[in-house]
Amino acid sequence: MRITVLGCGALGQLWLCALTKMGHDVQGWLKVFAPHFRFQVVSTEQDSFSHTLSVNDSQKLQQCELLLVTLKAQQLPSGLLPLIPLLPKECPIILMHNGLGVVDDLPQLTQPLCHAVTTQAAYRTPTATFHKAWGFTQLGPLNSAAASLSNLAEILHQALPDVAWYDDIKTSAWKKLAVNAVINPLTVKYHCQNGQLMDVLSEVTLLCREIALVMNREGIHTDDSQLFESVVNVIQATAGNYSSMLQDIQAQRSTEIDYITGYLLKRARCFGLNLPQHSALYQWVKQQESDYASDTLRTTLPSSW
Ligand code: KPL
Repeated sequence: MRITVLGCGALGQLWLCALTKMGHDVQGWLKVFAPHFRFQVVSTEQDSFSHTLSVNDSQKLQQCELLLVTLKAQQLPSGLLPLIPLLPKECPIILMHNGLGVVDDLPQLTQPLCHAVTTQAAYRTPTATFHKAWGFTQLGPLNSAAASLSNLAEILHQALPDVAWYDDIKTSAWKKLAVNAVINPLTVKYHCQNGQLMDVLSEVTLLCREIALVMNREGIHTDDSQLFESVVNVIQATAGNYSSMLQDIQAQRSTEIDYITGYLLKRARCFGLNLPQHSALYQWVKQQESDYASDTLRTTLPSSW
C-alpha cells in the first residue's frame, strides 16, 4: 500500500518503521523539506532498525492510498491542510492524536476521515526513537465516507498490533481524554512523574467527578468511580513516565491542553456546567505556556515534527 506519514516524531517513526517492515511503500512528510529522512527505531526487545525514506514527494502524495497523521492536535490543522488539495479524494486520512475537537478546526473534507486513539508509548532521543511499551490502538470513522473502512484496522494491526475498529470512536476518544485530562495537567502542576499522583488521589477524585458530568451529557455511559479506576490504573501502569504535557512544558513547546482540558471545558459550557477543578488546572498550564512564550530571549527550539 502507498502510505504517507505526516509527522515524524516518536509516534510517527514507530509507524514508519512498522509499516516499512511490512513491505508498504512508505514516505514521510516533514514541515521543513529535506531530500531524505533517516530514522532508527529501537524495539521493546532492544532490536534496532534503521532506514532512509523519501520525504515530501508530491507525486507520491498524489498516488497515496493512506495518509497517517501523527501530528499533535495543536499542529494538525496547519500541517494537514496544505496537503489536502494534492491528496486523492478517496484516500483515507487517519488522525492519531490525544484530545478532541481538532475536527471542529478543519473544513469539511471529501476524503474518508478516521480518528485513532493509541496507548503505544515511544520517546525520542537525538539519535533514536525507543518503543517503550506496547499499547492498543482504537480506530474508527469521523465521517460517513469512512464508515466502511474497518479493513484499515487489519492493515495497521499487521504492522503494529493491537489495532481494532470501533464504530463508536467518540466514546473511546472521550475515555482517553478523561485519562489525559487528569494525569497530564496534574503532572505539570506538581512537576512529577505519573506515579507520584498516587499522593494526590483526592484531587484525582474531584477531577473524575467533573469529567463524568460532561461525559454523561455527551451520552456516554460512565460514572466517577469507573473513571477513577481507569485513571488510577494508568497512573500505576505508567508510574515511571513523565507525561507528554510535562515533557512539552519542560521543552518549552506548546501543549495539547486546548484539545484536552480546553475541549472538556468547551463542552461543559455548552451544557451549562461549571468545572472549577479543571478550569483551575487549565489556567495553570496556560500560564506556564505564556511564561515561556513571552520570554523573547528563549532559544528557538526545533519543531517536533
Ligand atoms: O498518554 C499519556 C501522556 O503522557 O500523554 C499518559 C497515558 C498520561 C502516559 O504518560
